[in-house]
Formats: sequence, structure tokens, C-alpha cells
Amino acid sequence: FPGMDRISPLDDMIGVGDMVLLDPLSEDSLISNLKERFGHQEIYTYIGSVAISINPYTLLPIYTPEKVEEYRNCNFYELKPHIYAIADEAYRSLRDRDKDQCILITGESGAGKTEEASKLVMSYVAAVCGQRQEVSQVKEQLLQSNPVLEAFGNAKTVRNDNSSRFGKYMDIEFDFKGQPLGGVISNYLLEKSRVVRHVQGERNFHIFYQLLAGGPAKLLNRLKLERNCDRYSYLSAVSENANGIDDAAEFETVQNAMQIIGFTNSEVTSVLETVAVVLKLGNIQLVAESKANGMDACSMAHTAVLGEICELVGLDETILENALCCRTMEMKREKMTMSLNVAQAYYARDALAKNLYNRLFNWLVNRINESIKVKSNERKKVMGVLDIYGFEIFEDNSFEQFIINYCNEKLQQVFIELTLKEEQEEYVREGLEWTPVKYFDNTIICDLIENSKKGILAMLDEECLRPGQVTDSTFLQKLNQVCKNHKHFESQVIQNAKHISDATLPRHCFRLQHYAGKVTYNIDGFVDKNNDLLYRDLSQAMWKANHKLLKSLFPEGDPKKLSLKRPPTAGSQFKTSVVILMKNLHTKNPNYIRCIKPNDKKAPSLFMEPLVRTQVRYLGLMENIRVRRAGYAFRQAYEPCLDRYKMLCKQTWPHWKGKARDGVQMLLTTLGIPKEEYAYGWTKIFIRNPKMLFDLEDKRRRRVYELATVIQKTYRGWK
Ligand code: AOV
Ligand code: MG
Repeated sequence: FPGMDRISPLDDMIGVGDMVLLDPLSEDSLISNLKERFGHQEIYTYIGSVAISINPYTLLPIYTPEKVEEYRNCNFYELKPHIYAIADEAYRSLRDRDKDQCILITGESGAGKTEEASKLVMSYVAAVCGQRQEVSQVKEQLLQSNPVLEAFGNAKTVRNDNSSRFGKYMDIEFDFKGQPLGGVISNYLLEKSRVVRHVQGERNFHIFYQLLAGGPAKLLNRLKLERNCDRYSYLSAVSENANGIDDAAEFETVQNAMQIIGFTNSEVTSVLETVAVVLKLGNIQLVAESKANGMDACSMAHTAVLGEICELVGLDETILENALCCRTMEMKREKMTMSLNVAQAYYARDALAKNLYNRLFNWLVNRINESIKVKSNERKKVMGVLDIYGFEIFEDNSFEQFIINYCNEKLQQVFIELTLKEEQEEYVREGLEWTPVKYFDNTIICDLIENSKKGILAMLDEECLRPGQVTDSTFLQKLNQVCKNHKHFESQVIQNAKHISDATLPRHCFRLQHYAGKVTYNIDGFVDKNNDLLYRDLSQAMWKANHKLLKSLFPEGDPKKLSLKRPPTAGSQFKTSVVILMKNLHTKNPNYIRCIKPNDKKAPSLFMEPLVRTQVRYLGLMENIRVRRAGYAFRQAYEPCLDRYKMLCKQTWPHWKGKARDGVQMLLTTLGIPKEEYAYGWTKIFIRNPKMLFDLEDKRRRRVYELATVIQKTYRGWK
């Protein structure tokens, strides 16, 4: 009888494993509970069915195949809190109760979302579902999409050595037996500005370093690349790489993964060629030239790199040079070529590099989707796993942080809506009494950003589309006018307003009071990044390349497909995809993992209380506990409840002939459990406190033991 020696699953726990039971309940007691558990390497703690996970920054021995076995098919509360318990619960609800699930993992940058989502949840699900040959290929492909997307979409930042610079949502699709069939990945706004620029101490996307460190000599020779990162102006100095990342080994992993997913050799080569082109673009240097007419112009300082690029992609050098140094204007059916000055040409070069890389990334996602998509038409059950960039507050925050934080704001909103809505609706549906608990609703901030008329995104779009002189400053002026009275908005112009607490806000910035803290956004580049336009000369040049992949990335460069329609702005595209994502999440049963970062040193066993306190506050953990407590922590349909515990009462054992609800009533009354501990819903019994459930489990275990002893004695007697 496994588990026989344990009285209750809570007994061998450090501190309190489910903080619904925390007594007394205060922010301090909550934090010291987390601290105590963290000190004993208990990184997971529940609030009801929500798991809190604190990044251990070290590999703990709790992710072994034995652990998977232990958690597999075990009841949620029978074992210590673990990500596997959440994954198991979600998987079983999907398989046995036919409910689509989503796993929502939130927390700030470096808190452990990717590790939990992409690695632990996915590998757990892969381990417990079918083992057949064709299934294992699907599983392998799904798992291998991670290293590929991480190589191209992750980078070292000051917060996290492997920071996701794109958002990812993956639907894993199963058949009715719970065997994986395939999946679909959606990606959200890659931080492409990183391709051309990153702050000191950070890196460009991993793949660049991986290729240089791990690419075989023959390949590098052919691509005319040097191993030394210093040679490439888009890459950081060598010293920044020395942080335990083994780029060469990662390169191997990525190559392997691409093969397993089903990339052909020539596809892999084309991808690496494109990566090389991006690197080389960064080395193109331009010099000023004066034209006879006194206009500024520029030309290539050295043509060697240009030659290398053009050779790689099969393009005439003059075409690329012209596209980088000039701009064609079309006026009243007349074409005019204008020379760019050096700054403009560098700008064009960087725009091309960013665009090219971004399109390559999208192509990769599509290509992976092609491999993992479900080929049959059967009805599917779906588990969605969301792993998005976490909330970011840097010293200098730009459009990218604004977008990232908007997304986190929306996720917080879903958390609020779904946890509270679900609770409340269920109580009402089951006919129980319920008084709502107060909590901070961040709808006001979401609205400030996304409102279709006066939201910041809408105003940015309006400004981008307005004819005339549009600059970041005109956009800020507009913001100031429209948002000046908003409680969550601050800027210099309105610094005298009452709600401004400090006067340190620079002129070219605005500040938002997000649910997770105040963030000051530097307005520089907002208009440009939102516009996200690539000069037509550049896309036309790329389209002319004799390189299948590269050409396909710039379909608008085809002169036959000349379209005057403006592509949607970056902000509005992002908003649209967030709206779709939110709709999708609302159709699924949510499972929450809320990640906390224990320190900002990336160090193991260091618990910085103030840092944790901030996160505990903005994640709303206290409110979460209060809601759970005011309501009922557990609920179970009458039939399974009676089945499990009927052995505890003479009247219900071995069979209860009446209605299950009456049987449960008989059971609880006979056991003498106080009435305020539970309530009868129409279809379910609601239990206020998990303690009662644990007591029932204890009693049940003892009873099973007694029954087993009786059987053993009888058996011995027979012998
Ligand atoms: P994030 O996804 O939340 O940040 P990660 O999942 O990348 O954060 O975690 C950051 C680092 O913490 C990882 O690279 C691991 O070294 C370590 N880590 C996280 N969880 C665990 C764990 N359970 N066990 C051991 N180490 C862990 V961001 O993508 O930056 O928002 O954008
Ligand atoms: Mg991540």
C-alpha cells in the first residue's frame, strides 16, 4: 500500500504547501512561508489549484523519470506541490473529461516561464501519453521545436541569459485517447531591433553566436564567415559570451532538432545563409559623397562584404548597392531616384537586416507548423501552452517593452477574469451563497493602451497615418492632450497634476502605472517601430535574388504584385493577435503557474525579500488566497465523492441504493463533520477547507489498511 506510512500529504511538508491553509494570513506570513519552503528547495507552493513556482537557479533532482511516474495519475493533493501535478491534472481533464486546457505561465523576465512551460510541462505530457512508434515521432517533433525557436528567438539580456524575445503559444492536439497528433505554434512580435542593436552586457539572438562557434570549418568557409564574433559589428564583444552558454554544443542541438522536425538539408543551408547575410549586412560601411548638385549622397566604403552577400544570394552587386544608397520616389506616375545621406543609408541597412531576420523567424515558425500540423480531420482535444516574454522594467524602455508589458497586462486580466469569474459563476450555478471579494481590476490600464479610439496604440496609429510632419514628439504631445487626466498616465507636461509622485520624468518620456509597477517609456522610435516600413527598393532588391528562401521572404518585391495598400502597423498587428489569443484562452480551462524570481543575481538559494514582496503584490497572491478562502477550496461531483469515501460509513458501504447526493449527506453527517465546513450544490459537494479533504483521505487510508489486514488474516487462515 504505497503512501500507507504517511498520515496526510501535508505532514511531510515544509511550511504550508497550500497557502489557502495559511494561518494567520498576512503578506508577511505568506512571504515567510515561501521563504521557508524555498530554503528547503521546495520551490512549488499552491494556492488551491494555482501553482506558485520560485526559480531555483539550479537543477533540482525533482524532474526525474521516477518523479514523472510518481505524479502520473496521482490525485492533485496526494503529493507535494509540483509542476507535474498541474500538468497531470490538465492532461487528465483533457483526456478523461474532454475539456480543452490551457497552461498559463506568467511572471517577470527570468522568473522561469520558459523552463516551466516549454521544458517541464511539455516533457511531462510527452512522458505520460502514448508510446507507440508514430506517436513518438510527433512528440519528438513537438519537443524539438523548442531548441530551434529558442536559438532564433532567445537572447541574453541583463535579466535572463536565455530570455524569450518573442511570444509563443502552442496548441498541442490530441486524439480522443489522449495521444498527441500534432500542434500549431503562434508567435508574437519578435524583438527584431535586437538584430542591429543591444545594450552592453546583452547579446544578439543566440543563433549568430552558435553558427560562428559551432559551424563546421567547411561551412564557415563557404559562407565566408569568421569564428571571431569581434569581426561582426552586430555582435557583442567576446567577454559577454563567457557565461556558461556553450554555443558550439547548442549549434549541434539545433541542427539535430531541425533534422528531426523534418527540415531538408537544403532548407537548413538556406536558413544559415540568410543568417550569414544578416551578419554581413552589419559590416557594410558607408561613406559620404558630395554630389555635383550639392545634395548629400553616399556609397559603400568597401565592396568586399557587399560582394560576399551578393554571391551568397545570387544578386547583382549594383542592385543591392543602389537599394541601400538610394530611394525611389513615385510622384504622379513619375519615378524619381533620390540619394540617401550616410545616416539614411545606415538606417536602410539596419531596417533590411531587422526585416530579413524577422521574416526568417516567421518562416521558421511556419515551416515547423507544416511539419507538426495534424494531417487527419478527426476531432481534436487541445492543450495550449503559453510562454510569452515576461513583464519588463529596464532603465531605458522603448516600444518593445511597451508591447511586452501590454501583453502581460492582458494576461493578468485573463487571470482576474477567469479565476474570479469561474468561481463566481460556479457558485451561482450551483445555488450557493457568495459575497464577492475585492481585488484590483486592471481593465483600466488595458483600456488606456488598447481602447480603439483613445488608447495609446490607436493614437500612435493615427499619428503614423497622419499626413504631414510626424515625429515621436508630435505623438507625445497628442498623448499628453488625450491622457492627461488618466490616473495611470504621467508625463512632463502634466507633472503638476496631483497624482504625480516624483518629478524625475524626462521630457521625451511618458510613464505608465502598470499592474506590476511603474514603467517609464522613452518615446524615441515609437513612430518608426510602429510604422515598420521597409523601403520598396529594398524589398524589390531582395526579391530579385536568386535564392529561393530569401526571395520568398519578400513577396511584395515582385513588381507584378505592386500594392499601394499600407501594411498594418506593428502595434495594430500585435493588438489583433492578442485579441485572438485572449478569445482562444477563454474557450479553454485555465491552469495557472505563477513564476517568481527570488533574486536579480541569477543566483541559487538567494531569497531577496523585497523583490519577492513586489511580485507577491502585483501577482495579487493575497487576493487570490482570499478569494479561495471566501469560497470553497474544493468541489467534487456527488458520485465520485461517494465512491471514494463510502467505506467510511456503515450505511453507505458497500452499496448505497439511493441518490448519490443523499449518500454523501449521510456520510458527512455520520462522520460528524461540522456543517459550516461544506455546502451542497445542485450537482457537487463544496468543501471549504482542504483540511477536511485530507482528514477524509486519512480515514480512508486507515480503513483500506484495516480491510487489507482483515483480508490478509483470512487468507493466512485459509493457508
Ligand atoms: P522566463 O522565461 O520567465 O524569462 P526562464 O524560464 O528562461 O525565464 O528562466 C531563466 C533561467 O532560470 C533559466 O535559464 C534557468 O537557468 C533558470 N530556471 C528557471 N526555472 C528553473 C527550474 N525549474 N529549475 C532550474 N533552473 C531554472 V523571459 O523569457 O526573460 O520573460 O523573457
Ligand atoms: Mg522565457
